[in-house]
Amino acid sequence: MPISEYKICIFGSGGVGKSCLTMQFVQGIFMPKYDPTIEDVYKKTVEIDEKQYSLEILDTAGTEEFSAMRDLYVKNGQGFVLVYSITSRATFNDLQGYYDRIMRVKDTEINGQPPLILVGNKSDLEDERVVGREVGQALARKWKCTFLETSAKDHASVDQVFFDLVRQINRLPNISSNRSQPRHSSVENTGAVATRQITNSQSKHKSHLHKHFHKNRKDGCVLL
Ligand SMILES: Nc1nc2c(ncn2[C@@H]2O[C@H](COP(=O)(O)OP(=O)(O)O)[C@@H](O)[C@H]2O)c(=O)[nH]1
Ligand SMILES: [Mg+2]
Repeated sequence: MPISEYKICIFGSGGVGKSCLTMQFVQGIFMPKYDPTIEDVYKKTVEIDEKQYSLEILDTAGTEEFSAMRDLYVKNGQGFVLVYSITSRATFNDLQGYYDRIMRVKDTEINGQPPLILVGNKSDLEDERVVGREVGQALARKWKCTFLETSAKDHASVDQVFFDLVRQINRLPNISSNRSQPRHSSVENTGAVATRQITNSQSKHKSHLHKHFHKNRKDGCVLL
């Protein structure tokens, strides 16, 4: 039976811990100084509810200047993680913009809301908390999505974020049409993206996956 491939995008303001969450999930390590300009796709194969899944996770970086690119990411994505830091109200407020963008690109009036999870990261920094758990919960209720507080540093509830999204994707009515197509789709020009050598075996297909994630991309170089 073919393994299901799901594409997941992580959005949120700079510094909230998107890369740390990704690294903690994919490689099981906390990277306190991950380059803030790197935007790339990472792969992890996981077993959830006795089924194997290949997850492609887009760790976004940078600004709204790359809006056309972003819209392509969103279009190809099947599940979305919206991250703020519990230590910054501004990062919480910023999420509405990302949410609206996703809803617009996904044409939710026709398709319904895509699988989505709201994440309040840095839960280990309780002393610096300025966004209450109930504030996050209220936003999740408004958006009708799930909510988790995580600590990428302590590996707290990190895996649950991705497991929850996979389960949400599985619950979609017409799941077959939401699955990725086989990976022999042709890629002519995928552009250049800042990359870093990832040594973990789970990430060794990274550049190939990057192409796959952006299989619809026709334009040229991306500077991040
Ligand atoms: N205490 C704490 N620091 C974190 C956590 N996640 C990320 N950080 C720190 O926050 C900063 C930004 O993290 P990064 O993952 O690069 O953020 P990104 O810009 O959203 O990708 C780094 O200095 C990380 O060490 C966390 O869960 N707890
Ligand atoms: Mg980052």
